[in-house]
Amino acid sequence: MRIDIISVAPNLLESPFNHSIIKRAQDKGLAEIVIHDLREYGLGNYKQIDDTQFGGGAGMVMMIEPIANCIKKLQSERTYDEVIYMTPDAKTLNQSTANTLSLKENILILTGHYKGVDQRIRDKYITKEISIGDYVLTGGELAAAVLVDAVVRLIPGVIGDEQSALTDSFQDNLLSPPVYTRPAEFEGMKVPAILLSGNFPKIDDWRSDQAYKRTQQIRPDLLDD
Ligand code: 6GU
Repeated sequence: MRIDIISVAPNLLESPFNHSIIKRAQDKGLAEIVIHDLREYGLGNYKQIDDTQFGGGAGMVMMIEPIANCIKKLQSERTYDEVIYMTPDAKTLNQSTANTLSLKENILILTGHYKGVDQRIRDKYITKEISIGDYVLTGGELAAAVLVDAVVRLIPGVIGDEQSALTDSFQDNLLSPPVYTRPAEFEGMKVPAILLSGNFPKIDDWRSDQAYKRTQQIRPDLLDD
């Protein structure tokens, strides 16, 4: 899978993709992540990328030409399955969206700043808009890093233990059950006896039951779907 990201703050994206599982996915050739500095497409001597908004009001708007030129160049090089705009005024990311995107060949992600991008970019080039939650970040870069992490870890072969990604919280719309490791007792706190029983069907039942109870308590909205 190839992921291109257009950003005005490319250095914000370096660190998240150069560690751990996401780095290994790239080293193994399972994911290729390419970051493009929008400033290089800026207009004039000052490489302008934003301007005041028509109709008045505080805050700058990202201009159409630099973004359109960057997207057009990338689209001339390959076909993108999705052109995604990261913005708080969109549907929120969930596991189902991450699963769907992990099956794509090429995706292009545009990250917003300031008041966002000229609406005509969204109308003409964007096929999907994603928010990561109901709060506002200074820019879309951290949100893009979250999206890429959630998607790349699902690409087959990225996580060593194939089972692991499938048994995550949310894969079945339930939160994960509690987990324990050694020691079996710490300062009087004991690991539930069932987990030490070796009775694996019973352990599965217990885990399902705990996952359901935890979901009911913390995220009952997930049970409505
Ligand atoms: Cl995608 N961008 C920004 N700037 N803030 C956000 C967001 C995205 N998702 C949640 N908050």
